[in-house]
Amino acid sequence: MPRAFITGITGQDGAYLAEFLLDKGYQVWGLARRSSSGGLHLDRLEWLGVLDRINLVEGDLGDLSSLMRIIADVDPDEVYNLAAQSFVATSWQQPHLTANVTGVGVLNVLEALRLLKSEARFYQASSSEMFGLIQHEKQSETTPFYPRSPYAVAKLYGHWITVNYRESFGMHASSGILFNHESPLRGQEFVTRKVTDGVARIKLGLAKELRLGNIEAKRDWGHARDYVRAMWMMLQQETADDYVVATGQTWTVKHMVDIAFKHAGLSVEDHLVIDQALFRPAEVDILLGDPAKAERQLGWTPTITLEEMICEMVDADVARLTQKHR
Ligand code: NDP
Ligand code: GDR
Repeated sequence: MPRAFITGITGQDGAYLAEFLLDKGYQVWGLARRSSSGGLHLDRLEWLGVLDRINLVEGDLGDLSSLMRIIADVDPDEVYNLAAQSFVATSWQQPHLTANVTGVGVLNVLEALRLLKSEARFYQASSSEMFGLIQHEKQSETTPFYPRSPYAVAKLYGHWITVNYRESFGMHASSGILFNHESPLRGQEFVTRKVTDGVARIKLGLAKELRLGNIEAKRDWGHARDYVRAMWMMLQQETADDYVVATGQTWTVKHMVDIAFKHAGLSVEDHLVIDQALFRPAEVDILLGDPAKAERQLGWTPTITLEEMICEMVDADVARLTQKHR
């Protein structure tokens, strides 16, 4: 049985990737960090019904020694580095933490691997946010980067240190430049889930309004289930490389909001409030990915449309809230 180690297993992508790898016959280990309330963040793994089938190991991306202990104990064939402070807006409030975890944390995992298990295959969760102020209309692996937030600057470090370890030490280290991907397991601070949760609350009479910032921003949104498959495909290649993973379509936040309200049978005008406090110090106005290389070399294509995904998310939030308030 191949052995996989996932950092960020308690997050959206980590949970879907764990499910995907278990279905492929992997033994799966995941990094989990202690919190003072005692509980680990296990709700996503429970929601997917995979908690009993994985092994959780305690550690932190900022703690090299814990990563070295885990790599030595687990002896993984594949390592997926998904852990990060991943919310762009928070990165202006906690820039040092974001640099240490989202940036230098990548170096910690790579160092633990280089010193103990350099033949293991490594995946780095890079981001379309690195394109920021876009330099090409459609962003591909050759588009120059222009990060617009402390988060994106940290991700850029993670991307280049991955490339550097591949070139310096011959490690099988790949960087997936993934565009936004969502699901019913998306954190509630991100705009799609904030919208689907907000719409569900209005529908159930639990809220009257939904407050958003810049609804003119455009994103290339896919589904997390499709995107974790691309991560695995990268590590099955003979040679490590970098890949853009995207749908090749871009939509405004406003369009996504319209889908969610329409699905719930509600009027946007009656409930949406634009709040200047939710605008960002520097915005990424538009992202549009070119997934041609992933399609050609990996044979990857997305299967779930934005509309299907947003409707699935609204339905899941209505069901969750109905159960909670029963
Ligand atoms: P989430 O925010 O849902 O999950 C982040 C994970 O990182 C959680 O498991 C969290 O643990 C963990 N984590 C945070 N800080 C630490 C730390 N110091 N030590 C150990 N673990 C830590 O992110 P997603 O699943 O959405 O994204 C996965 C990765 O992909 C991230 O690196 C993100 O930046 C990147 N990415 C995401 C995209 C998207 O659209 N979703 C697009 C492009 C890149 P805990 O549960 O304890 O908080
Ligand atoms: P993003 O995702 O910053 O692209 O990063 P997010 O969903 O937070 O924002 C998308 C766009 O929506 C606009 N927006 C709002 N965003 C939030 N969160 N809340 C609001 O109320 C709101 N109103 C408008 C934002 O300004 C932005 O333009 C995500 C994360 O998953 C990163 O980790 C990942 O790297 C990138 O996607 C690719």
